[in-house]
Amino acid sequence: MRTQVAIIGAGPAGLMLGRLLQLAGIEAVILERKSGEYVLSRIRAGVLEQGTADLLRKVNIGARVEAEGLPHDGIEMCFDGDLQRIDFMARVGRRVTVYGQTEMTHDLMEARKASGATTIYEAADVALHDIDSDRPRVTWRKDGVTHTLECDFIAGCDGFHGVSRASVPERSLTLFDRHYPFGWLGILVDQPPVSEELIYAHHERGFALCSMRSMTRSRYYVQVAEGEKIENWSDQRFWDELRRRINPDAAERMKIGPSIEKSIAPLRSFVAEPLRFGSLFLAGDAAHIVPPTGAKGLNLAISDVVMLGDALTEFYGERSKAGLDAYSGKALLRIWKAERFSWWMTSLLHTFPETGAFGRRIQRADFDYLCGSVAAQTSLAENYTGLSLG
Ligand code: FAS
Ligand code: PHB
Repeated sequence: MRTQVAIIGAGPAGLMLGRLLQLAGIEAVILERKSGEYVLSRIRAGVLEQGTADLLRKVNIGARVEAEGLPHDGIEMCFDGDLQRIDFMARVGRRVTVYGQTEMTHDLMEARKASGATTIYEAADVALHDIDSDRPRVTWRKDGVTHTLECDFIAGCDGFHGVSRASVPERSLTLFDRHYPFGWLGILVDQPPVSEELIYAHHERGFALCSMRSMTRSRYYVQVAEGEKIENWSDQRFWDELRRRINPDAAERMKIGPSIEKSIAPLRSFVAEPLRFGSLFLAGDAAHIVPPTGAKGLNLAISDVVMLGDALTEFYGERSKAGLDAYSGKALLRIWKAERFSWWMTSLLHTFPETGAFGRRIQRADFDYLCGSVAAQTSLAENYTGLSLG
């Protein structure tokens, strides 16, 4: 089998890259370890930057996000019960769209299926070969047969635990890692959201987030200690803890109900440099991880593949390698700005017992500065709605 670009992973990064290449007339095959149903079963991100929502429309799969996405012009920041709205439209003239990653992945999958492009699901033991040459290959096993795909380039879009970054010799990579001593316990519930906009809350008992998937389905999170077990958290314990941490009137009006999904995600900041090794390019969670506090993970994966898609389009269109040579440096510039913002939001909103009373005063001062400064609110709005790609 031969193609121009082999894409490893059918998450948002791999599927969006496939779409971008297809619209540019470039052939790509996607290899995915899991089934399509499994990929869609993962409950993850919920907020699209303005650029991501615009891109869905640009690549002609914006119908559902238009019809079902919820445009949000701001968020509420809450600190020990005090509220401060950040007005994105007033500060930067941009908004975000609340639209589940699952829905976006579904739209991308459907478009790819309709186009007849090749996606191989349940591809076991995917392995990358000769990635430091201009004739790389990918092998995998399926139905007891080992298959080979020859290609010009490989896009590693296979997430943090994928095979792509692991295929790069350790001496060729520099890894940057920040560990947080807590995780997020999240639930999905078929009840109306407690507020029209998201509420990010800091409380001495820990962080909480009130989000949503639609006007009838809500997504809530509380900070939990590292290593916490999901079986220690009944729904009732979750609701009681969540309502302690947010502003009283929201706690009062919150509609609770049985969780339809409940999971704990660890938090970390991680970047691998560089993002290119020979004919292999890393994008999305394969290259970086951000704590979800800034709603950047999914959006960063998309901005990576927009840059990589442009570089590949330039190569096949003009036989120029300039974009490919510049990809890693250009993507890392935006990645580190998103890492910074996600780290800052996490540092402001979570409890860090090891920083003591002084640390909590600094967090309160950070919040008070935000409340009193248009410049600080503009900075948050600019980062949250998405920095430019240039
Ligand atoms: P993905 O991990 O989504 O996709 C990688 C794909 O590659 C997967 O389908 C995987 O099965 C496949 N794969 C892996 N190894 C392979 C192999 N060897 N061969 C073939 N295929 C392979 N971001 C937010 O913005 N907000 C959130 O609230 C949020 N919550 C999250 C919760 C959890 C539990 C996790 C893990 C992440 C969360 N994220 C969140 C981040 C998340 O949305 C990612 O940023 C986003 O999925 C990145 O997309 P991809 O880079 O495509 O990686
Ligand atoms: C979500 O709705 O899942 C969500 C929203 C905003 C975040 C993280 C998660 O920062």
